[in-house]
Amino acid sequence: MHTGTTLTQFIIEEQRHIAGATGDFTALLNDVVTAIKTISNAVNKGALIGVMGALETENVQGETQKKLDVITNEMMIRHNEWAGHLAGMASEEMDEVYPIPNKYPLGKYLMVFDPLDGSSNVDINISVGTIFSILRAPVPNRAAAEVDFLQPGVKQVCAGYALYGSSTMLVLTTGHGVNGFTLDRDIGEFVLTHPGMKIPADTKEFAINASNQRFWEAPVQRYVAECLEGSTGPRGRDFNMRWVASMVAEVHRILTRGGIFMYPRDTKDASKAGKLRLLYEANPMSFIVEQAGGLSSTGYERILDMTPENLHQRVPVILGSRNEVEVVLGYHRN
Ligand code: AHM
Ligand code: MG
Repeated sequence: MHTGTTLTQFIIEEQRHIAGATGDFTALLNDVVTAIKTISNAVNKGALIGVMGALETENVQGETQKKLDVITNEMMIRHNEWAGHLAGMASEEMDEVYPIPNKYPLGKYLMVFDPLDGSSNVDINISVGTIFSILRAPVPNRAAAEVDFLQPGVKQVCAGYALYGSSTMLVLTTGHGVNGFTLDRDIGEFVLTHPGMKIPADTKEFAINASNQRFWEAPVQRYVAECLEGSTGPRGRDFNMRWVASMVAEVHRILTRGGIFMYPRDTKDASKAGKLRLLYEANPMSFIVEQAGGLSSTGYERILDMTPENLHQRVPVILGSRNEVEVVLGYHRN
């Protein structure tokens, strides 16, 4: 029999320490968890239930949508719109804010999410994930507008990701450290398996899409060149490199054994400041990384301090082991 702490138990116990908590947030998180279990099941069944492959459609960012991008977006909406905890939602897969249908009550929170991050990996059976961030609605119980979502990352109430890997995990923070839960399919519950996750301050592992090298700015060029020089170069040690092309898997590796992840600003497309999106990728991951003792920056400023300009704004991202991120930031300051 299982004797570990379940996620439900964990969040109810956390709620007991918050004066004036109404249970609203706990209930919202429960719905998010149900959505994630549903997505985990669909991703896991894959071709058996005909969900692989691409659609003809593009999302607002001009990316071709996978069938599962659309299906998982729908799952996040259906599980979270009905209970009266949210005043609106926004997602990578929807151009505009998703209004809560009139037949449901409005609530005091907002949620932003990337329903299936790394979806280019889905057809080749490599890990993908869901990223979410919960904010307080500036005016509770009123239908949210885009401007309501444009809050700096420091204002997040909760951030989390699910990783659909060799096991399904849920990692989350409410601003009191980071905890990881593993889905036990036999009992249908997430069980606390990784309490108090901490990113080691030092690392010898970096992650960057090196095919973009010719577009990088000088500080990133210098940093990677020095890593590649290894033990005979200025860093005096050999480095290892990984690139999964699923940010969730990348961040999870860093939370587990350290590392640095970079999707930096580049000159490939002057209209884009980076590839990753601030509200539903960079902010939640930055909150988690900082809560685990790491750092997260654009190279020039702390990501969590940025005031978003629009829902789908892109930002450069450099995050991970504290001392290693400091090295890269030092090169940006020079
Ligand atoms: P997505 O949300 O459309 O999946 O894009 C985000 C993903 C990240 O998970 C990953 O870090 C990056 O894009 C990979 O980019 P690339 O294809 O340049 O390797
Ligand atoms: Mg994404």
